[in-house]
Amino acid sequence: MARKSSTVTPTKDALQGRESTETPAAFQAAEAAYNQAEASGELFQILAPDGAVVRPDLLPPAETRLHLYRQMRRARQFDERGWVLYRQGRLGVFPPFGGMEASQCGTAAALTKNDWLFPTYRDTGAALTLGLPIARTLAYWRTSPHGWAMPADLKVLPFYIPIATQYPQAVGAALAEKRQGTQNVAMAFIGDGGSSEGDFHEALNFAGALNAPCIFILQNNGWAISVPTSTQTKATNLSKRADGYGIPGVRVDGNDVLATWHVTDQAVKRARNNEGPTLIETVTYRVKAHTVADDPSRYRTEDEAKKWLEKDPVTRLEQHLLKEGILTEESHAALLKEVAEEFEAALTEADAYPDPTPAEILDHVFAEPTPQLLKQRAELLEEQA
Ligand SMILES: Cc1ncc(C[n+]2csc(CCOP(=O)(O)OP(=O)(O)O)c2C)c(N)n1
Ligand SMILES: [Mg+2]
Repeated sequence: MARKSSTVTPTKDALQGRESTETPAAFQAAEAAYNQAEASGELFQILAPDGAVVRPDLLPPAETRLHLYRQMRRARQFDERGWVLYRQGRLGVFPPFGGMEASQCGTAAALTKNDWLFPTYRDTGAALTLGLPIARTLAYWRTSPHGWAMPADLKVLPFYIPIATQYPQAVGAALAEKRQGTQNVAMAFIGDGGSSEGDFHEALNFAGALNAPCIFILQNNGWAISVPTSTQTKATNLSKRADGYGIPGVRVDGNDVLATWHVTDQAVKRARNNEGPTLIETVTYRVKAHTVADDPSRYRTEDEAKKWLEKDPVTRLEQHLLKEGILTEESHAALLKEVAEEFEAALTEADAYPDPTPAEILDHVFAEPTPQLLKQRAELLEEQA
């Protein structure tokens, strides 16, 4: 997102009464940069924010559009119900991702279950799209061991909290697949903040040099907690960082799921064909707080965040599907009902998981526990008894 730090003049932050170079100018710059990139064609787009088709030649089949819509609705259901459950004390602290569904679901939908997914804490939408069960995901955010072990038929890593560490690891997984002669790929997510870390750059270089079948998704959502992208870097187009590593970089409207799916599908096909890695910058926005425990009104005004609702990825595709007759009012209502029922059934399942025992904190760390872990486990059990 093109936010020039030079245009952000220090302002007195009315909300906090402190000097700030971040708000609200950074907010307006984010909005202006998106609009400018959109107008200039710099952002790859298939659907405009009002649902109009910009690239009719690239519309995927109706079945694919419907699938992407369902995945975004499932993700949004989790996000919205997650807030309520948190307030009820039925879910721990989790990072909401409302407004970023196209960036997560459109990209992950280009994978199969044979591929690897390395999500950050914010990428529940991606993990659910690839098939991580909702009940296990709820368990994860309840800090229950039932959410720590991934199902055997999935190569989805647990949500990474340490920023950027997943990037080099994804390259390793991609290279392992390559050495084994499969056509499987690895996809790793990172935020704009994470892309300021050394691991990001090392991974891109490593992947380019060894032609790893790796897809790097850089979700530029404008903020790293309270730090806007313009404060983290002078770069205004993060996809161009790929040039430095000799790999393709694409900048896509991260709120247009048809666009994110299209570019990722192309990147995945290239990777399977031994044509190497791709960096995809999805330009999007974190409409909600950093986590449910964060108060964004301390660093930005919520009125301005509301402007991003006009670019909402879910209603964008919804308008298109209704207009095209791919969805009718009735079939749409039925889809929403199914999505809600799926979530409630998963919640019932998660509620039925037994409470964790203290010793379980050491489970799932290694396939074969180390002698030290076994000793600690025995001590914990003894203490408990
Ligand atoms: C190595 C490391 N340093 C710092 C943190 C603290 N931290 C948690 S989230 C975050 C911001 C990350 O921003 P971004 O990469 O843009 O992701 P977003 O939260 O916007 O999805 C930071 C600095 C951390 N988790 N790990
Ligand atoms: Mg961010």
